[in-house]
Amino acid sequence: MTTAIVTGITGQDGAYLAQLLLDKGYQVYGTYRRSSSPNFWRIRHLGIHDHPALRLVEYDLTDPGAAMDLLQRCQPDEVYNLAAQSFVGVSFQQPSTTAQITGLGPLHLLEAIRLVNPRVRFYQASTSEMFGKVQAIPQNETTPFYPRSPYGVAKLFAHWMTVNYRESYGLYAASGILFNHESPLRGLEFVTRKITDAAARISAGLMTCVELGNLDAQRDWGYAPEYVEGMWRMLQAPEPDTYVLATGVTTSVRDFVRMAFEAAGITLAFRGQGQDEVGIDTATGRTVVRVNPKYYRPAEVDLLVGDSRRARERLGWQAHTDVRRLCQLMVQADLQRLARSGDAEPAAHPQ
Ligand code: NDP
Ligand code: GDR
Repeated sequence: MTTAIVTGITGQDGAYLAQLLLDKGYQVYGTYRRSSSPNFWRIRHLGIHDHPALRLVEYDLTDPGAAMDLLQRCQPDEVYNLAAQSFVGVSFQQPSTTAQITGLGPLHLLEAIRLVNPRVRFYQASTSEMFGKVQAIPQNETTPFYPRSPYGVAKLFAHWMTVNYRESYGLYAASGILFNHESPLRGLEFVTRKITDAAARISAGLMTCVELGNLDAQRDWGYAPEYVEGMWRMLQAPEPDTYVLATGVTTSVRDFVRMAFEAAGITLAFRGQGQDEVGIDTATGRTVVRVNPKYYRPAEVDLLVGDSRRARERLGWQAHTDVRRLCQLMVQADLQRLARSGDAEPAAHPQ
């Protein structure tokens, strides 16, 4: 039986990846960090929380000794490092914490692998945010990096450490540069889920208006379960490498809003510009979308669109769910959740 550690099992990708590995017959050690209120709603939602081959292990990425202990206790064949302070907006308010968790955390794991068992295969969750102020369109594995947030800078450090440990010590260390991927399990503070949740609530009469930041930002949005399959494929390749996973299509936040409201039965018209732009329900004339500059970031990533040809050619991976379908399935899930009583998902962060 292959054994894998998945750090960050309480997050979107950790939950989907654990499900995928369990389905493949792995023994999975899923790590979570101590908190006053347990955060297992995603693995419960997927029905894997009590799977006999899943063990939940307490682990904080910032503790170097804990990384050694984790490796020694679990004796893994593969380590998927998905844990991170992953919210770009918060990284501007908590740059040092973000650097400790998202930048240094992966280094502790690489060191632990080097010292405990250099045969362990390691996956680092790198990100299109490393491209930041983009130097080429579309972005692939050879595009120069130019991060635009403390999060992007921290991830870039971890990415280069992963490459460096591969080259210096011969570790099997792969880096997946993943573009945005979303799902009904996406945290409510991220823009897609904030929008689909709001569209569902507004159509159900539970909310009147949603406030957003920069509507012009363009992202390459894919479907998370397909992306965790790509992570697994990266660790099955004969040699470790760096791979971009993306759909190759970019969409503005404004168009995502339009599609989400359409999926909830509301046709929107946008009026005005910049901070004064609003989205109006054409059937009622009510304003249901407003811009609030408090959601603007000090530096923005304007346009991301990925070229995942290397992953397609070498791993046989490609994205299948387009952004419209993604949007529809997220809105449907939010509508269904609202219709059910006793939903266990915690409330959104204020961002
Ligand atoms: P989430 O924010 O949903 O999950 C992050 C996970 O990291 C959570 O389980 C969280 O635990 C855990 N975590 C945070 N801080 C620590 C810490 N100090 N010690 C241990 N665990 C910690 O992220 P996603 O699932 O969306 O993303 C997975 C990874 O992929 C992240 O590294 C992210 O940066 C990266 N990524 C994501 C993309 C996306 O579009 N989703 C795209 C590219 C990269 P808790 O639940 O307690 O907060
Ligand atoms: P991102 O995702 O920063 O791309 O990082 P997010 O959904 O937070 O923002 C996407 C874009 O939407 C704009 N935006 C808003 N964003 C949020 N969160 N809330 C708003 O109200 C809002 N209004 C407009 C943002 O300015 C931005 O341009 C995600 C995370 O999962 C990272 O961990 C991951 O590395 C990258 O995707 C790839």
